[in-house]
Formats: sequence, structure tokens, C-alpha cells
Amino acid sequence: MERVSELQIREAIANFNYTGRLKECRPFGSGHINDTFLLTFEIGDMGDMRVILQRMNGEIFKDPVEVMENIVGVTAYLRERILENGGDPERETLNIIPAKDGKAYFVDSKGEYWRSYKFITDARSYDRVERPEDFYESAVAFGNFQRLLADYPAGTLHETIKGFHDTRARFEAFRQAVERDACGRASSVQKEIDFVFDREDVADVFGEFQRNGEIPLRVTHNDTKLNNIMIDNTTRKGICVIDLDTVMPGLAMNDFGDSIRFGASTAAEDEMDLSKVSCSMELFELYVKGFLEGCAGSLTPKEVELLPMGAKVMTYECGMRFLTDYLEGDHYFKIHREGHNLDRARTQFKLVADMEKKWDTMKEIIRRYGSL
Ligand code: ADP
Ligand code: GN1
Ligand code: MG
Repeated sequence: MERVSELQIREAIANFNYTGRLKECRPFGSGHINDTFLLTFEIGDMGDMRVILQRMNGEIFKDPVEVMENIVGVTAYLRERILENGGDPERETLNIIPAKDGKAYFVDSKGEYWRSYKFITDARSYDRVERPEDFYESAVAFGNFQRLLADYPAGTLHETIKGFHDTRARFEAFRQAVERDACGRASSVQKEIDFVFDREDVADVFGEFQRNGEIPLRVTHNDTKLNNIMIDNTTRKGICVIDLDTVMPGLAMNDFGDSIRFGASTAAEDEMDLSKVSCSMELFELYVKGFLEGCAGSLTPKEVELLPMGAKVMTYECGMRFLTDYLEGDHYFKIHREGHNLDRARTQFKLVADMEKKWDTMKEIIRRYGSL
């Protein structure tokens, strides 16, 4: 995606139903996909009000209208469930601010899509686990999210990115990227390429269980990294699950696994010193406990048994996606330095190797908590 221009932002701001005087507009957050801005408005004598404005990534989300239809449906449904539970839907789910024409999005004169959300106050997202309890609370919230959506009419959801967690399809895309070698980078990353090829079987594990009818499709989030959850500054509870672009039918193990690959790592996703990267069994255990509590018995014994595999599959898949993007010239994930996607791929592979070493411990932890 081309960078957002000043003119484009101004056009978008002018087309949402905002009131007050715009005091500040600045880039916000560290997502890899959309362009997020924090706007602050001054409303008469009532003080400041903040909102989130996002340019959706139209290269990745081929049909942004369908993405927004999903989000409208899911947030309306969650609002009802939250009210039934006596919660506060203004903070516990995303709230869409409509465009001036009443739609959930605005299309600018370049044909790009924008959307806006109420800012979730007194909470923040984290790029790293700063306090283990936060990771536990995020697990409860992601488990809870999945459980709340258990009866959502899955048939009404659009598949916003085809084959998003189809690891076999991701593997084939990777193979093609290696063969094409569009940027002439393959020979310098042979070790990483071999790492992926040596573990090709990981790409088929869940596909086979699905074909045999051994694991169910559920409505899942599919992008459960720690910075996609807002943690309340006071109560430290996981108050709101955000980044709903990929809520689609998927696998419970993948939601679990994606959180582990990001949050249970002892280093940042893009750490360059690989000696710092490992999968913390303490954090893994905390997440297992929280996630199973949040799911509250809604997972089948097979799903519970396969949770460690979810961690391995998601980490392997994500590493493969980063490396694919590196080989293709970094067109998918936002990068902030030369070789950024390669650094990210390397941390993921280091984590996969570490999980392989700790496999028995991971299984043992699951056995201990599995009856929750
Ligand atoms: P991306 O798809 O690029 O990851 P996100 O929707 O996750 O975009 O938003 C990026 C970041 O912006 C989040 O990690 C979070 O910190 C912040 N954010 C997004 N929506 C809100 C919101 N409604 N209130 C407060 N912060 C938000
Ligand atoms: C992207 O949008 P964000 O930054 O929360 C990506 C995820 C990856 C993640 C890796 C739509 O998540 O699938 O796991 O980066 N989202 C999409 O950090 O591709
Ligand atoms: Mg995000």
C-alpha cells in the first residue's frame, strides 16, 4: 500500500460523523496491516474525546465491504451478549462510528476504505508481556470471546482472506516464492528455507483432522496476538478483543496457538538476537489456564489435546509467511527496517525449534489443566 497522504486523511476525517474541533491526529499502534490514527477532538466545554481512524489494507482485504459486514454483525451480537452479562458494551466491544452517509466505512477519492471506532478509554494493548498476569487475563478474554461467539450464525460470515490459516496453502505459496525468488534473496536464506521444508508435515496436521471430522470449525478470531486485546489500566482485565478483520470460521487451536507464538516468547517478534528467543513454559502454562477458563468447557477433549500443536502450527505458519514476504519483496507485512521480515521469520523458527525441545512439557501442562 502507498503511504497515506495528508490530503487523504483530511478527506477521511471530513467524511465521518465527528463533532468538535480536531486537536490532534497521529499514527497509533503497531499493527502490521492497517494504518491506524488516533484523533483527539475538543468538544466545547466538555473536554477531549478520542477516536480511532483506520485506513483498511485494500491489498490484503480484497472486499473491505464484506470485512465491515462481518464486523457490524459480530459487534452487534457481542453487544447483546455483553448487556445480558451486565457488562459495558462501550468498552467491551468495538463500536463503529459511521461515516456521514450512515455506512460503516468511507471510500475516499483514491478508492481506499476507511473506518472509525470509538476509542477504548483507560485501557491499552501491549506488544510484549510486561506482567505475566496480563497474559493470563488476555487468555481468559480470548477464550471468552470464542465462547461468546459459539452460537453466532457462522454461515453469515464472509471469508475475508481466503485460506487464511490453511497451512498447506501457505506452504505452497512459500514453495512458489522460493522457486520464483523474485528479489534474488533465496540463496542467502537457505538455512531458513530448509527449516520450513524439513517440517512440511506440520502444514497438514490440522487439515487431516478436519477431513476426518475429528475437530470442529468454530467462529474464531484468527489473529489473537497480545496487541489485539485491550487491557484495562485499573482492573488489568482483558477488557476488549479488537482487530476483528479476520473473525471467520476457524480452529480453536489456532486462536490458542497464535497467542502463544507472540505472547509466550521471551523476546519481541522481531528480536535480532536469537539467543533471547524461547518459548516460556511459565507463560505457556498461564495461557493454557486462562484460555481453558475462558472457553469454560466448550472445547472437545481432542481440541484440548491439540492445543500444543496449535502453538507449533501457528508459529511455523507465521514464520513461513514472514519468510515468503521477505522473498517476495515485503509487500504484505509493514516493515520498518531492511530485513525486518527475515528477522521476524527467524524468531518464529527459533520458537518452533524450542517448542520441539519442550514438547513433553507442553503436553504435560495440557494434561494437568485439560479437565477444566
Ligand atoms: P492492525 O490490523 O494493523 O493490527 P488494529 O485494529 O489491531 O490494526 O489496531 C492497531 C492498534 O491500534 C491496536 O493494537 C491498538 O493498540 C489500537 N486500537 C485499535 N482499535 C482501538 C480502539 N477502538 N481503542 C483503542 N485503541 C485501539
Ligand atoms: C498481522 O494485523 P496484525 O498486526 O494484528 C497478521 C497476522 C499475523 C501477525 C504477525 C490480517 O496481524 O495474521 O499473525 O501480523 N494479520 C493479517 O504479527 O494478516
Ligand atoms: Mg492488530
